[in-house]
Amino acid sequence: MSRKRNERLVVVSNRLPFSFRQDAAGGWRAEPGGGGLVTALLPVLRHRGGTWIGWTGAAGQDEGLAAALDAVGTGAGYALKAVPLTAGEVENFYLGFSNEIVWPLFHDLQSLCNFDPAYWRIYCEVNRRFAEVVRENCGPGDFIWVHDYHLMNVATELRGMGVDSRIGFFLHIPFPSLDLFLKLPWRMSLIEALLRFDLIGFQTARDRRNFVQCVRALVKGAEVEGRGQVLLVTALGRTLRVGSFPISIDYNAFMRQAAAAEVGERARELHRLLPNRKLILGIDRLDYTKGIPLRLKAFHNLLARRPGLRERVSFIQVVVPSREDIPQYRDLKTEIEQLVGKINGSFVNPGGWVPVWYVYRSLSRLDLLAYYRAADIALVTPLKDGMNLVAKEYCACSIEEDCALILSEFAGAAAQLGRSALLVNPYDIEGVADAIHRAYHMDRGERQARMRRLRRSIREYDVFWWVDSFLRAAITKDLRAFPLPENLTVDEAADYSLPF
Ligand code: GDG
Repeated sequence: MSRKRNERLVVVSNRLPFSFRQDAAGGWRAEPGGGGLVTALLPVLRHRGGTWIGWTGAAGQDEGLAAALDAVGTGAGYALKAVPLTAGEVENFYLGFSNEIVWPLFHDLQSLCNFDPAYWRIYCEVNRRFAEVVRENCGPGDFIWVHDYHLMNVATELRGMGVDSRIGFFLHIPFPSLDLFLKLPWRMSLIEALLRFDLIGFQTARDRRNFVQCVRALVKGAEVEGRGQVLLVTALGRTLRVGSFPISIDYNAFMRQAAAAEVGERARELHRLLPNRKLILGIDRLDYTKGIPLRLKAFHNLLARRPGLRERVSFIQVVVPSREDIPQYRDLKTEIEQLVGKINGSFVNPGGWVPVWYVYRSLSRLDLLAYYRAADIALVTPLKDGMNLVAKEYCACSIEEDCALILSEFAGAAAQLGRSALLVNPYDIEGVADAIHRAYHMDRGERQARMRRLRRSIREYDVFWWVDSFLRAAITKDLRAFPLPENLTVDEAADYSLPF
């Protein structure tokens, strides 16, 4: 067997990087999921050879789907393997445990959790199913890289099946503080499950520190060694690595695409439609963690307290439909629409200025890039976010560097970008309104200097850096190979101090 074959990468995520839909004639159509993760992993998968394991997004599985998976995998340059899920499993594992328990709890929104005991059992069963597909498709030298909060039990299941390959895990969402984690009825099982991985990656030093505190509190005799980007944790008779690896984007691709003539034309068209004013932009999935209602209240507050800005700004809020099967998401949509109606009803100039442009749909890539390029101010104010790629994409697309980023302190991205963005507490309605006012009046020199620094950091620590550093942390013998990157806050104390 060749060396390449021996060191394959096996990526495991809830969803495959393609979604498969059945057409009216019963044939399967694949649509690429896109996204930075796929772009970043593609060269590694092609070079080392590899497999991507996940759910197709469709309930059940038939022979046609298996053939479609093979064909798409051949074209993509790596194998695709599906984990079939029934509608009931999707309900309890995905909508239930993952999105009604872990998602709100890990985003500090405990009151939104539905701790239904049935969810946990199905979560474990589905994780076992993922592990079975991994076991069938991996060899002894392979590195298995599991992604995100849906699959925290996969290493435990694999170890139970006798798989002793190295297994890494990256958590895309925040890890909660000890006080919150202790609320979880399955806290012990989950912490033990995570300790069965060989490397755990978090977005920020704060998430890693929360995890380490939970391990120390829940696991007797746990020891933690080292400092810097990667620590060693010894617990339950084994040692694993725990690091922080801020995820990023394919900076050069965004920059190049944003510079295309048709993107520039579409961006200018937006300014022609909304002339003589600054454009403020929010782009988010429909999700209560993204802080959209509070952001709208801040915009209302701005217009009420600063009448001079009326007709001088328009706020474009794009909301991408997501998880509409969950009642809280439907309620959130209603709340957003009521707030938009209230602001527009209070301040509209009939026949002229409309303060909020509300878009409820998914944008094409071209429109997304044009909105980024056209916006003078980006308003990225999640209540809590693992990282937030919209903030990074906005900076990458701002090729004129003449704009400002307003960023929540509680986005993972704040640890890296906080010194050059305008940081805000998303719960502070007047504070966010004041930050918009400040961004509006900021002089060109300051705007450009800040944006240049933001873009430099994102360019240097792009998604390829992220993949490379995670994989190196998994395999390197000498952890001193991980010095503190200069522009990245991985020092725990610094991550906790506010930059003002
Ligand atoms: C999770 C964590 C972490 C948005 N609207 C459209 C569109 N998008 C794309 C953006 C961006 C992505 O969706 C959103 O990424 P975020 O990072 O902002 O948020 P989550 O979806 O919550 O992601 C997050 C991330 O995982 C990665 O680890 O940063 O904290 O919650 O890429 O461009 N894309 C298109 N049309 C849209 O209308 N084409």
